[in-house]
Amino acid sequence: MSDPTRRGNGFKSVSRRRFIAGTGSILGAAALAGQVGANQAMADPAAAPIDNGAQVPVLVIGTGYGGSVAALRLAQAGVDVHMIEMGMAWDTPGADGKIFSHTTNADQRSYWLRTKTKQPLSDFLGFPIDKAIPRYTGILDAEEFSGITVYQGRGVGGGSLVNGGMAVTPGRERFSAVLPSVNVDEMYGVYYPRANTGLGVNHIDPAWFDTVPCYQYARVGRKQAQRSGFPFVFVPNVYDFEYMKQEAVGAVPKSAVDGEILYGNNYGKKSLQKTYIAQAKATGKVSISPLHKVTSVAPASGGGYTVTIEQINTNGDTTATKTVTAVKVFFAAGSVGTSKLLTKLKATGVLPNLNNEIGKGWGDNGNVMCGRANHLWDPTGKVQCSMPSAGIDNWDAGGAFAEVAPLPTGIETYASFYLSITKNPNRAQFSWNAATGKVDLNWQTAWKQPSIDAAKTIFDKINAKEGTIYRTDLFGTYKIWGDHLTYHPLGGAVLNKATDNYGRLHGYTGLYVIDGALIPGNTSVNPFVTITALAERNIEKIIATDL
Ligand code: FAE
Repeated sequence: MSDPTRRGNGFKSVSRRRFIAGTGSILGAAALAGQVGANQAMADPAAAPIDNGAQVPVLVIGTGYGGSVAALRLAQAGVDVHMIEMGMAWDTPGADGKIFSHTTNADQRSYWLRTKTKQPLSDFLGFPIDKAIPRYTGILDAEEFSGITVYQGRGVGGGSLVNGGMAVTPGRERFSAVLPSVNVDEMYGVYYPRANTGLGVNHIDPAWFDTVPCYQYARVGRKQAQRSGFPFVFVPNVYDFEYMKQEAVGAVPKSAVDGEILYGNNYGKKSLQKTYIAQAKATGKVSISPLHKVTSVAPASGGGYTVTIEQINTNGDTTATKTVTAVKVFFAAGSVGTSKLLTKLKATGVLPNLNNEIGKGWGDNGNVMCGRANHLWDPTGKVQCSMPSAGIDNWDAGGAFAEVAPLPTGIETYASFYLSITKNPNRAQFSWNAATGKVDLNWQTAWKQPSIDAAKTIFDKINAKEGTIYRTDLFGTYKIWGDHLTYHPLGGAVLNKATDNYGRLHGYTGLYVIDGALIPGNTSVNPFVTITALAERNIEKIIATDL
């Protein structure tokens, strides 16, 4: 019987060799990125699901930024690593020949175990736009808590599969407010540069930006921001801008220029699969189990930890339960995944010595969305590049950094759309709910008010200057603010509180947190570069002292 964990999206049985032969463009993008050669991609010795009863030196829970950094650096230090990932491998095309579903034509590949899409922009012109889809282990999870929906990537590569690729290093002067116990000189001298290199961060050519039709929406955003006196900044990205240039002239298959975002980019984006994970696999010391979900980590009688793992099928049903022993375990399941696991394990007495900081300090990075209605003489363009490349920086004056985001609908909307990252002091806590057997998060929608206030310092002024108004048709009927969601969950196992200053969990030798759960709720900009840089810093110390 074939092994379901080796399947991609299950649409079509295409051998890996045939897939590679038929999609040179994908490998072309990887080669352009200069990260991994075709031979390494073809070998893929890492695609071996873990066996029941296996004993491993290091087990990493999750394959996002933190997990990928840990796996690569440990492997380079000579340690065998096994990564457990609840989502799919995303390495096999579907019936349409593409690995990922298109943004405007979401199919079963789009959402994690839902029968209806849950789009961040739920409405257009006042009409709901969500639609029925088959239940499937799709790529984007819209995880609902009582006061907030948290969007997360599911699959090998975690959030890097679905995100906008904006690779922002926070201003050095802001860093101490983000992570007060971390040495600023070390971060900016060593670990941010290392993270940027590892991620393949690159910069847009400003001259090209100035002329290309697909960034008209961003140029309108710049013109209006500058007319109101706001600093407008270009933002680096992990999307290959050279590939994007070729897309724009029709020389290569289109992804960003075709509006692909949220459900994966078929070409051009240097997700972790093409950077850290590709390098980790190339060491021959890292293996990965997709469609495997960790449910428990308990001290083992002979030392180390017993990890319970549920293997699932693409319907989300458990097909096997495996028990594995690991000497060391890295929690890298993302802020929500790591926090949920640790909160449950402490509350149910499996890891009772974890301290009382577990589950605390969770924030939404102050995310809030809004749209503005432009005049008819200010079109934002029918074709919009899905990778944001610029932002309005009003952090110091108003507590908001607004990315000028695309609205890639394929039609002219005359709308400017923004995702603001704001200074929101509210922090929530995860707690175990014995009655439901689930972990709750006590965030309240009303706690977004400081974020709305901060965003208004930018957009009220722009609207007044331009004589324009907010769009009220994107998040419901007559609703201006997208205040029900976040793309940037952070915290829940905060550095130097739930863990020591390098991510070692208090109470248990050999248990580590190495993902966004370490960051106390806000980074002042988009978070994945900071998550990566902090992971680089912590793993270096752990390799030097704990192995
Ligand atoms: P993450 O990347 O979420 O990886 C965690 C992994 O663990 C996932 O693959 C999970 O499926 C897996 N997992 C969870 N629980 C388990 C379990 N029990 N067993 C096994 N596996 C498990 O964590 N950030 C930016 O900096 N720039 C952007 O432009 C940007 N755009 C975004 C757009 C969207 C739509 C979204 C959703 C996010 C965006 N982000 C962006 C946020 C960014 O992707 C996120 O901060 C990082 O991915 C978090 O990295 P972690 O390593 O913490």
